[in-house]
Amino acid sequence: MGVFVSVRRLGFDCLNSLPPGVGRSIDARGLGVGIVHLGLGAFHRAHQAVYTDAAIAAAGGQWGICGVTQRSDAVARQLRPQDGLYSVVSREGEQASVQVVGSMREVLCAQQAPAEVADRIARAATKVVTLTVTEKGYRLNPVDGRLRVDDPDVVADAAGRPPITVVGRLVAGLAERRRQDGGPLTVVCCDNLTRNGARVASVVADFCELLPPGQRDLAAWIDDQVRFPSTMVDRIVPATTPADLAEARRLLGVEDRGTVVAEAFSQWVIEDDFRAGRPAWELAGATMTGDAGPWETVKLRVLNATHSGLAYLGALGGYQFIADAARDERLEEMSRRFITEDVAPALTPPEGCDLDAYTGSVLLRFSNRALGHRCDQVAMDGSQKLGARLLPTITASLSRGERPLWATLILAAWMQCMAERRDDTGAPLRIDDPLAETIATRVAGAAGARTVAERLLTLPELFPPELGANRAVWDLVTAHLSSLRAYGALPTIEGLLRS
Ligand code: CS2
Repeated sequence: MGVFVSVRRLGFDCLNSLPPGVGRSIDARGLGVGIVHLGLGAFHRAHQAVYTDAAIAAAGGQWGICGVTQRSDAVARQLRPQDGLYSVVSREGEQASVQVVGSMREVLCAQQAPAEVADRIARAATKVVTLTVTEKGYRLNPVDGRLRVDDPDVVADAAGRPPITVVGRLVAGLAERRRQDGGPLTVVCCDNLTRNGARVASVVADFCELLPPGQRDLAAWIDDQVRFPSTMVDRIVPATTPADLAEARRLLGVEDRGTVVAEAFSQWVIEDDFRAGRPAWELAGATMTGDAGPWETVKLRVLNATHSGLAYLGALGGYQFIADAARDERLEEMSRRFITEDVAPALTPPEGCDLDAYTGSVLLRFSNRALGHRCDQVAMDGSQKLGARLLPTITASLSRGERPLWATLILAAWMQCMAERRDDTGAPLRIDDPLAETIATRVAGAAGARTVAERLLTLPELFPPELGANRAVWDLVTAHLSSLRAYGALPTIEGLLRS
């Protein structure tokens, strides 16, 4: 006969009985909402929500967050019965610490309540909108970085249905804000895009041009009332697993269905250009700056690009986890060579950033086994990520008259993963990507490495025509692909390291 043990759920009523080691900074009862966040995934909960929690603890203010999920209401079901509370478990080696975050004051599901989302963005009490919707959420044309104005969902949203795209939801909220006279606002993009603030501003402007003629003057209001500072966000946050939930329960003594796990490291660089005030994030460890661009560039090209390299080459080589790939000395050496030979010559690190030290710390962070970060998680959506992470390095190297050996190896490994969908032992690889079908159709029936390279380098959704047509790139990618197919990822790296 089974015995049912009912475990209490995290919530305001059990805050005083949490074990002494559990960190907790604010009493969020009665905290007003000042921020609307679009894209309530694990990353936001382990990053901006934590900074906001600490900023409120340090300096007060009605900066509670209304978190908005795009489609699924799973996070709403996790957090609403817990008074919006959840825990962040930080892991470093054998050490795990846990804190309860109180800044999430309301959770909405945009698909179910589009008018409420617009209303929250419109309310005068809302001063900041933040976004983490991943690269693909912006429906960008990867070649020119503008909104894909022929995307059927974008077109339908602009024509006035309850929006389902992120830009549609954001602009519906801004239109409502103008109608309600909610006043100025700041929109803060927290996704891994180059110049992410300017990027979102241009996506919003492109969307406004698609609106029915009578509504297009919204663009002028936005120009006048809304700021779009750029940011660099950094914290490794894997997807939460059932084992993580069990650990949270052990650490907290109550059940938390919304827990997120992260590394201890966290960084946030924000351009200090806010129209209507902001939390005192600098008191929570964020760096406020006049220009986040150089930080973002270094992070994308060093950290994120190397992460992708470990994900594709590691997955092909049979590694399930990033930490194990990062500890393979061939992959580690490849990562260092990629950064020093291909990436670094084109970088001007921001003041105070020592590239060697940065590289060392990034590789150390990747080797954190306690995180359980899977290669296929980092490998997903490569068609949306590589444009910002890898292609600028390739272009810059070519224009210096060099051969971007390692950067093209990473590109070829992505192609091999997407074309074969199997690792080097023949085991299936499951890598989600919005272009997965397009890629499969394109490479169907392609026999040799050169044909695969040719068909994928001319993929207009990813490669600028001049890069796709570059002879040196074709030759390098073809040579890498042939080797990956003939010998596998790790022997290919060994061969290149020796040559
Ligand atoms: C990763 C990032 O999944 C990925 O593509 O490279 O999510 C990475 O973990 C974060 O940007 C770290 O800040």
